Amino acid sequence: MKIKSTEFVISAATAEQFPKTDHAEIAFAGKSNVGKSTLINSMLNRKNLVKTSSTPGKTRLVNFFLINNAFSLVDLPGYGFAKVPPAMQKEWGKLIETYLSQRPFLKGVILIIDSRHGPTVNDLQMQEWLSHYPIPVLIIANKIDKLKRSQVVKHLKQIQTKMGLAELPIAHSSLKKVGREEIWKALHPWLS
Ligand SMILES: Nc1nc2c(ncn2[C@@H]2O[C@H](COP(=O)(O)OP(=O)(O)OP(=O)(O)O)[C@@H](O)[C@H]2O)c(=O)[nH]1
Ligand SMILES: [Mg+2]
Repeated sequence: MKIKSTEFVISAATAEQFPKTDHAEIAFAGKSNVGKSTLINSMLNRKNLVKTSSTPGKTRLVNFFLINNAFSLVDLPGYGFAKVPPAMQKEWGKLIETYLSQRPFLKGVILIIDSRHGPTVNDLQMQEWLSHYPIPVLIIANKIDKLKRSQVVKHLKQIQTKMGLAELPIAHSSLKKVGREEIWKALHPWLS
C-alpha cells in the first residue's frame, strides 16, 4: 500500500462524535498494551501519528485516521486492563460495541493478540462477540520480536488452535518491522 496522506480526524468519546463518512473503515481491537496504536503507526510508516504508551490504557477514545483520502483506520480502546475501574471498562465496552454495530462501512476488524501469552479470556470473548457481526476478522500475533526465533511457529500454532483459525495468524513486530506487508496484503480485499 502506498501511503500518500494520513490525517487525524477525531477522538470520539461518544457515538454522536463518530464521523459520518461513506468510505471503507478498518478497526484495530485488542487488549490494553498489546500494541494496537503502534501497529497503526508502523503500517503507515509514521512514528507518532497515533499516541502510544508503555502504560496500558493509553487509548480511551475511538480514534479515527483518514488515509489517502480514501479509507479510515480506527484505533479502539484496549480491554482487559485490571487497573481501569470496572465502571470505566464498562463504558469503553459499550463504546466499542456501539462502534461495531453502527458503522455501515466497517469492512473488517484486526484483532491483535500478544504472541508471547496467546489469546486471553478477554481476547476469546472479543472473538466470540465479533463472530455475531457480519464482518471479517484478521488475527495478528504481535510483538514476535519478544519470542525466540525457534519459538515463533509454536506460538503461532497455539494461537491458531485456541482461536480455531483456518490459517496461522500473521506474525508481526513493530520493533523489527516484520509482517507489515502481509497485513496490507490481507486488507486489500477489504479496501477494494
Ligand atoms: N517489543 C515490542 N514492543 C511493542 C511492539 N508494539 C508495541 N510495543 C510497545 O508496547 C507498548 C504499548 O503499545 P501501544 O501501541 O500503546 O499499545 P495499545 O494496544 O495501543 O495500548 P492501549 O492504547 O492502552 O490499549 C509500548 O511501550 C510500545 O512501544 C512490538 O512489536 N514489539
Ligand atoms: Mg492505544
